[in-house]
Amino acid sequence: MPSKVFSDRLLAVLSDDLRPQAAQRLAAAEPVLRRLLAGLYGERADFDAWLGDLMESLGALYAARPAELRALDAKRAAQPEWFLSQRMLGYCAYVQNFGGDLNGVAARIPYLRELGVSYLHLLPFLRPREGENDGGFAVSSFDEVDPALGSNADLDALTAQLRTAGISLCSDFILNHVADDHAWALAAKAGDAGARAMFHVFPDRAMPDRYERTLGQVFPQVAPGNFSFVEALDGWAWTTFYPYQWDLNYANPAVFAEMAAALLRLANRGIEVFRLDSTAFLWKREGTNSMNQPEAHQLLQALRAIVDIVAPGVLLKAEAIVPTRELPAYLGSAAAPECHIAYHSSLMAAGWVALAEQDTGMLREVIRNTPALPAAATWLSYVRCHDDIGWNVLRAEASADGSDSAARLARVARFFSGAEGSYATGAAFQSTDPNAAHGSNGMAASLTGLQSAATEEERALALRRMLLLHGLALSFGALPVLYMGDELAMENDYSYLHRPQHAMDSRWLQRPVFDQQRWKHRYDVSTVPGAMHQALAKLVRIRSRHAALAANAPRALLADAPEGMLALARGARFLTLMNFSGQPQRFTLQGEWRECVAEQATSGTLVLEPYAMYWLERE
Ligand code: OTU
Repeated sequence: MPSKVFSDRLLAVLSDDLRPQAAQRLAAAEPVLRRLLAGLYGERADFDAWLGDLMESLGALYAARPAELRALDAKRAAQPEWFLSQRMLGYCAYVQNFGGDLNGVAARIPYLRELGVSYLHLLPFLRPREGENDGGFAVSSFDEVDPALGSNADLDALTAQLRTAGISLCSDFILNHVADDHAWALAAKAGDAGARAMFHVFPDRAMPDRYERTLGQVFPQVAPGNFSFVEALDGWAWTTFYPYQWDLNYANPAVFAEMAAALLRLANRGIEVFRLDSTAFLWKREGTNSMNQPEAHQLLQALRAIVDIVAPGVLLKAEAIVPTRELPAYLGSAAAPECHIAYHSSLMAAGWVALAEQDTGMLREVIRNTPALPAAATWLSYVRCHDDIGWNVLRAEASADGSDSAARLARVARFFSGAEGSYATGAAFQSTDPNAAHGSNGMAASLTGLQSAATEEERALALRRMLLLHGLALSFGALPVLYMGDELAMENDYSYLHRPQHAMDSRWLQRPVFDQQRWKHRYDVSTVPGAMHQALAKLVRIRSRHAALAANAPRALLADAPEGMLALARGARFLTLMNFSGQPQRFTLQGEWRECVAEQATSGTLVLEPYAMYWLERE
């Protein structure tokens, strides 16, 4: 059927004043969308009818987009690279831990502004499953705020307040699975065939066993296997994560249409960025690990085309915790844009490896493997997040020098568990491979030695290590996102051990409640939280003044730095020197420079003390 037929279904829903602009956007994105969806679902007899209905539903969401958000769309369209600026800074928090509820988060806006935050990722706040819910990652309703955290009206008010403050709200959009008490799951359990078809359900173990031969496991200890028997279904549901998180079946076009609409309804509430959770797992294929499949990318590109039509100011962020070589695909290409932002989990993990090994070899390898990106796309850089530091993403880099990668990464994991004379206080997380590389849990402060520090000197070293990793995230050329509590050097929280539903998942170590006492000390540099907060805030301020540190400005590794160090040039006029080792390191500068943190002119041979960092601009 000609393209016009589908575009007309969307345009028909719109008022006269909206139609010209919509027609323009459709001309650019509709052919792409149709090609992608035909590739996924075109074999079906009802494809044309389905696509027509989808376009009509997109029209309704287009019409419903509030004028204020349409104005934002226009502003973003005039400046598509707005989020690559060196002035962008992210902050990530659980609503409950940071503010108690959504209104409490709103009350912390001045604190965020003071820190220079322009992007706030609030971890899942939609209505979760009753009982255990994986920190909100088991969603029961995409249309309802978790009543424990507020109401939909509170969310609308928060997005408006954040927008006024110049902060974009990022929300998780958990599109790989829903909770087992989501309406579709309940209907499926009640025998509704249409609802059952939203999931991957198998009558017996035949297919699950075949798939299992090549699948990995995310939670092998607490949620072994990828399928769960569900009494009411009289069958096995695909459950990559916990048994109560049912994977959606994207081979069914109804799933795609429903999820795209759910995302746009949230966008129309003022959410500006969607963290697309577990994107690697969207498409299943027998004989593979069912990760990073081409169809998963087609689905994401189709979602992007839809956003570009209905809510083009919105950004998509890929959460794909996968090997470095698989990452760039999530950002697509100029011809086929996918997400705008992707977590660089390899960079994050390799920073920690560099600390453990006191050697930047693996980190350099990751940076060498990091390709240039299409325009208007960027990496997300970070030090910690609510999940474990997954070591497996570094398999390739860990063997680049001929090492046994599993043994090497297992050593790193042991280091962060506090073994082998390490300063770290953390916990190993369940492995996806029994003989190898676990993930590691713990707050940055604890993993860098603050928790075990007994002397002033040890505390000072821990502080330097924390700043070093943050300095890497801030100067790499990415959208840096701080993790709540790290700016105040908060330590591990062991309270999860007393909560039976959390006790087996040590990721809760790094999910503490915002520490009001530390916050009060944030200006007092004689305290640890104050020293951390002020030093970090200074780096943020320096960064914001240097266009050379923008996400899309050039970056190059300087090969002549010693192995314990990383020397990262950002163009010809900015240079970051980082010592990841406990030994002093020397580096010789060419020409005259100014160190931005100490605010001093410098030249010649520098000696970097253990874990020291210099941010240099050419005089
Ligand atoms: C994501 O993470 C979330 O960030 C986790 O908090 C959730 O538990 C999970 O999805 C399910 O919704 O593999 O790429 O190793 O890194 O579970 C997606 C732990 C993921 C996480 C992993 C993960």
